[in-house]
Amino acid sequence: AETVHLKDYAPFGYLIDKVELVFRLDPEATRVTSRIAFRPDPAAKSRDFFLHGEKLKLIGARIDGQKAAPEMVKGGLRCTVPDAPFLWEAEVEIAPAQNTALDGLYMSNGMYCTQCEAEGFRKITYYPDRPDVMAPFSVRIEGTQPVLLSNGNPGRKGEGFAEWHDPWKKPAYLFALVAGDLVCHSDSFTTRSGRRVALGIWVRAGDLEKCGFAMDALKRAMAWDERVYGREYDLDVFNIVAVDDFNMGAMENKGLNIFNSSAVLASPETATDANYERIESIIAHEYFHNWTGNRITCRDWFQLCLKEGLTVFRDQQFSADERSAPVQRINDVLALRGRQFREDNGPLAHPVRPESFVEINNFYTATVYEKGAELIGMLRRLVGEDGYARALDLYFRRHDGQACTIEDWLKVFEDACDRDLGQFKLWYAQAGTPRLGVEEAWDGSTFTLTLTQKTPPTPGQAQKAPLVIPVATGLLAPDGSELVPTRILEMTEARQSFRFADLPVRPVASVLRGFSAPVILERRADPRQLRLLLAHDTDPFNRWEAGRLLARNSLLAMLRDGADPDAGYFAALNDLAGELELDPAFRALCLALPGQDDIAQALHDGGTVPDPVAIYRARRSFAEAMARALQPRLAALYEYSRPEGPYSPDAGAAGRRALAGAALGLLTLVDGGGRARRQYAAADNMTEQLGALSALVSIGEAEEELAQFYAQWKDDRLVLDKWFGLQVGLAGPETAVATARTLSEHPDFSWKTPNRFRAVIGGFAANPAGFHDPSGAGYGLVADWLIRLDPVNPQTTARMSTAFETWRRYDADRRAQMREALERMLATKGLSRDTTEMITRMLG
Ligand code: B3K
Ligand code: ZN
Repeated sequence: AETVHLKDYAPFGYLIDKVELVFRLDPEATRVTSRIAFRPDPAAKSRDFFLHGEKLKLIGARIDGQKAAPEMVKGGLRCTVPDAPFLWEAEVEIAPAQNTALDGLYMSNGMYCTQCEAEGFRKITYYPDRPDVMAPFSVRIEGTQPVLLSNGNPGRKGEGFAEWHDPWKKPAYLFALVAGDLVCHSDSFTTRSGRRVALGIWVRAGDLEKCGFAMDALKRAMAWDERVYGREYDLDVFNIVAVDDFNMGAMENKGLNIFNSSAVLASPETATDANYERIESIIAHEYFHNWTGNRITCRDWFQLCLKEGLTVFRDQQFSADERSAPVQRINDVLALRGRQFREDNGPLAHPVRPESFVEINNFYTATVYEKGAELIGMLRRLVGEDGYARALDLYFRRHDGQACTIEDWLKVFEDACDRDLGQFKLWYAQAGTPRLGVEEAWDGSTFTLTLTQKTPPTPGQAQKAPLVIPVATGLLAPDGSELVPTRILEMTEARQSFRFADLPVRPVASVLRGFSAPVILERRADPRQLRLLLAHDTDPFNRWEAGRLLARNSLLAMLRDGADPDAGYFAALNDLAGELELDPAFRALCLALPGQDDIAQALHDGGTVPDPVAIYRARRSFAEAMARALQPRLAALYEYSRPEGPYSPDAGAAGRRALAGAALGLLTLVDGGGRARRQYAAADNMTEQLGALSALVSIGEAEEELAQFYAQWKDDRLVLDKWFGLQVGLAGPETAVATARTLSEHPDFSWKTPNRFRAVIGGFAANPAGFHDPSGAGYGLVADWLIRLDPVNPQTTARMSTAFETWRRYDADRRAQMREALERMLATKGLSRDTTEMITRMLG
């Protein structure tokens, strides 16, 4: 397979004035005719008329009405064309019912739908399928389905057809079409300039009652984008369609977002608080793309972070405003560390703006998305809120309607804030997580912090240069009062000292407040200082972080030296958990333990080979000790935190349930499961039903409840995913492999549906104690399933193959077994380009 390089970018030689498409739908033989008005681009050098096309049957092509004789080449066609404006017409045939890869036009439960990002449009018709080619589209759909949708505003409609016109020029990856027997949850939104927008969420008949929350989230997102970014919606309609078979969360097609049904549908009985939160954030994310992605798009796929990093940053800001900002920040950092740090410190590490790829779908990664968002956060911290607002206004003014690069993005900051971002740009080019070292000195009145930075080598990048790192820092007095409020230490060199003069006492430093940069802080932590920060830090992130460090250090000491759990930490946590004026959601986060994979990474970073089974056991005995040490407190929290009255998914009620749920999870480890069993029986909402069930599964006492749950929910595919996921995800080392095997033979394991596959196989691969079973059976099971799924759905296979990305961390036996599993997959005849690229890089 060929590698594409950023440095080889060249513009297409032609501009498109308009695109007209006609679809005559048929599961096995859909006909697509295209009429495309091309004209040579005076600004471009190339006159190579190459159109992408894959898996298309060309029926015929004409240029200006004359039969054309294109040359069929790999990945598309070439044709001789006039050196003047001309009309290209083509007719192709495709078979959506055969499209199991869910890329291009495909079918899900009898409904037609599309996914074109990144390169799916070329499976629909011949086209310059690249984001820098933008055009207005008109679409006519002919089909017997009652609902026929495409991008833009509705046009004529009649028996068996519908027409749509999108006035905004767009790249082909934003094209969408839906046809099916759908019902609509409708509403409307009036923009601040008075445009009335018809909103619709289209679902299968049985799901109509589960659209209200998504609709509410959409309207809040629309209002927020007007208020905070001055961005108004720009069409007469905004439609969202839910589909069951989808490779990811959702897609921002212009005016017609297509969503995984798991990211739209919710009711109190079927969705957890976490589900509601995810729906709100994905709805907002896709909506925000209308400006950051659609109106201003990417010049090429190397610039993916231009739209994704920025849009993630915006959806995080939205959630922080709608809910609790500190809780949002902690959750964002947990996700970043769990997925992006893992990626950045392994064989798949790549820059936020990669320089080459084989399959672009493999680069929709935590690095591009979540680290990409962190870079925006750092920029904002460096130029300040006002500078950020000025830069964004300039970005929208200067680049509306264009396909842009990271250079364009940084230039608006340079121009709006009068600042050189040459060094900052390194963040986009340099992979790997910087390690930030901290040394302290005290001379009786001046406190000196000396910071060092070092980024370890990553594949293809042995040498790293120093980055600009904003290190938000404050100082506390030994009594816990704040001596020096937060200031940004701007680090630009490998080693740098910052002085705080005229202090009355030696302070305790609170470094990297709010997690002001995506780095690993390497600081020898004195437990007394950490306990002080846990009790008093004015920065909620660092308050939580202090507790997390105490827990992690105690776990590491248990694993390395057989130490006992840290009783001092439990005492401090007990106090914090009882601070009634503290947000319950925040306290719930403080009661959570570091994950098994975090501990493995921390051991590995410190030069110890992690043993996943030992980690599972240490973590369990730590949790039991914690439950015993905090028992009265936890019992009270469990008793009094739960919100009264009917279920509401708002942040306040969800936070109270989270705190009660955290208490229940711990108490169940030491109370025999009585509380959980009672909660399970009484629960009237999924958060509490699933929380109780999880607690019981964790102690291996859930047989009856699991059977009851299955009987209750076997016809609800989204809830059944939870039933599968929970069992494979929570099983202990003795039973995990067998559980996964049994469930993968269950009649409801419809493995071609990505959600179900992710629940079972993905859920198991994310259970370290099962996946890393010393026998190697866990690796074998996952590899077997990936080999089976690959020819059906390469994107989902390639993504899930990252279960193996940490293989070099482990002992010789496990390493050999994982390498063997990877090599076995790689040796599979006909393995997709997607999975081949991922495994090759992992073995690298
Ligand atoms: N832009 C899409 C992701 C497309 C993934 C293609 N493999 C969803 C999002 O980020 O909003
Ligand atoms: Zn996105």
